[in-house]
Amino acid sequence: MTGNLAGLKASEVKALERLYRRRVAPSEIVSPELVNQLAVQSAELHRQIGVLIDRRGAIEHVFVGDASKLFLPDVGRMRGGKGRFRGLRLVHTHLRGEALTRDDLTDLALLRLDAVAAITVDAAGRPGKLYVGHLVADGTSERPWKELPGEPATASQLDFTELISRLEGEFGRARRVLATDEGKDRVLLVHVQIGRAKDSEARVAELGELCRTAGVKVLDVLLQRRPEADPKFLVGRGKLDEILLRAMQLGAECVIFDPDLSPGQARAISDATELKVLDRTMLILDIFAQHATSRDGKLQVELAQLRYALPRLIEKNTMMSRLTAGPGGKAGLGGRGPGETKLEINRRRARERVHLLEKKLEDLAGDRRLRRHRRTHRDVPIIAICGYTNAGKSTLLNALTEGDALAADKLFATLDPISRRLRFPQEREVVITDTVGFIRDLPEELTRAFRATLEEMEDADLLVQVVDASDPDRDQQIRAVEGILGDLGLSEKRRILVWNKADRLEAPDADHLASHGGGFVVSALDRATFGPLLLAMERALWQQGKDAPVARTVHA
Ligand SMILES: Nc1nc2c(ncn2[C@@H]2O[C@H](COP(=O)(O)OP(=O)(O)OP(=O)(O)O)[C@@H](O)[C@H]2O)c(=O)[nH]1
Ligand SMILES: [Mg+2]
Repeated sequence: MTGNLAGLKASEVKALERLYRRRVAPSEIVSPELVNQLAVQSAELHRQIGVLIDRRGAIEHVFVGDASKLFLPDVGRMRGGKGRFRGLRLVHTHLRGEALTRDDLTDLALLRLDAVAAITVDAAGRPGKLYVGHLVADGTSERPWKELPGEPATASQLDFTELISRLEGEFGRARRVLATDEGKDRVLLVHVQIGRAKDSEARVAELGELCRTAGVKVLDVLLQRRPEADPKFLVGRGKLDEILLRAMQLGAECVIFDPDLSPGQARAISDATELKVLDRTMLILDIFAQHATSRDGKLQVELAQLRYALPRLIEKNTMMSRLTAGPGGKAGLGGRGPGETKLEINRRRARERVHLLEKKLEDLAGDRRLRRHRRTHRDVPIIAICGYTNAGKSTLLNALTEGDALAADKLFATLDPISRRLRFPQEREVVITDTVGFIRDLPEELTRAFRATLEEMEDADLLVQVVDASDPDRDQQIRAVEGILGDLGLSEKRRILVWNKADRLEAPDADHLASHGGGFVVSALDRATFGPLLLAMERALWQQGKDAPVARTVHA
């Protein structure tokens, strides 16, 4: 027995418990006897009453609500995913003559019930109509359910066995179609625009690019605008239901949220759904994990992932056991035996691993300091290339040094700093280093973990900041990079701004940048455009004069 039992007399609770003794034939969605009993008791209590019936016709659960709503608190309303039926139908009373409500249908979908049925009941306890809704397998329809026309409640013609076998067949076929979809993760993106944030469009586009880089398939993007983030779920409750419905309908296994979820939000959402719940930082971490090649890089990514995941580790599937716990529903409730222990073990292991990784990285950092020390002593100036991810840093490094560092149309293609020599006339030589790309809201875990990598920039005599001039979002990207340079204490470093990908610009735009942008316009694909940039680098390093072309802050 679940629901709001407050205010019920012991005799009334007893009477409700008698409902557990009823059985219905598997072929009828509900028997006339059960309809009558539900109607009478519902009218007496002036509350909605609901029962969950399994496929053999046994009553598994009795719920009580108030006059307008049924509470399914322990069942949890949010369960997307998997695409299989729960094997239970919900039959309940409506005291105000209403047909199925949006909440009823949402429960149907998210709990993956066989069907949901509402029986209208008048004040005298007489049953009126029976309204039935069931899921549909068609992923293209507006809603994942269908409502059948109302029937007299005690004389339903519906053959329930036939309905279920038809639905199982349809869903089975739909699942097989889904299964043939490439081996990619199928995800929904959710972006929440908070307050007056103006960069939503760019963020969503960037999120899409991150997904493409990570190799996941985006099925749909859902947006919500809110004055502030919902503390519990980031989005509102209604929106969360919508997200889960959509996930269920499209067969998504994973939802990715932007902005990031707090540990509490991540836990609350994961707790309530069978979907994989990620946020933008986890997605970026996943890309980093895929792209890391050096020992250092791999350890750094693992450390960042563990640190991010630790407060988010949760115990899965408690809700599920509540729903299937049977009469009394006690087994799942508060039943934290082995689950909790296992969670604690996982947490402890993760913490131990974090310490170990920190130690290893510290050792490696020592080696690196030594190497850098030697290098600075050799008196070769160092140029570090920095900039937003995908700006063309590696391509420029390659073109400048005729090297073959990996450049790719991917975000975070470069994770490990790569250094090359570049020769100027008069035997002048520099070491030029490519660095990991920046991104707005660089997750703190990453800044911390990649501090060592970013330290390369500290030793540099000159920073070359590469901008993808053809990106409509370039001003925001410049600001993000400057913000991160500031956080790293590098704002004061000499810096040359490079407007890259000029080949993609309209001529007037390129001319405007060249004369007003305070930097150098190049195409990394065309070495003929490098002249002025090379000259400026040489001057900045060997002529440390006042006219050295250090970047000004540019907000075009
Ligand atoms: N059209 C054009 N494409 C360019 C230019 N420079 C780079 N690209 C392309 O932009 C994409 C990204 O280049 P990368 O050099 O990998 O960029 P990056 O800044 O090193 O990126 P991360 O290492 O991922 O941060 C690649 O597909 C390049 O071919 C350019 O001047 N013009
Ligand atoms: Mg790169």
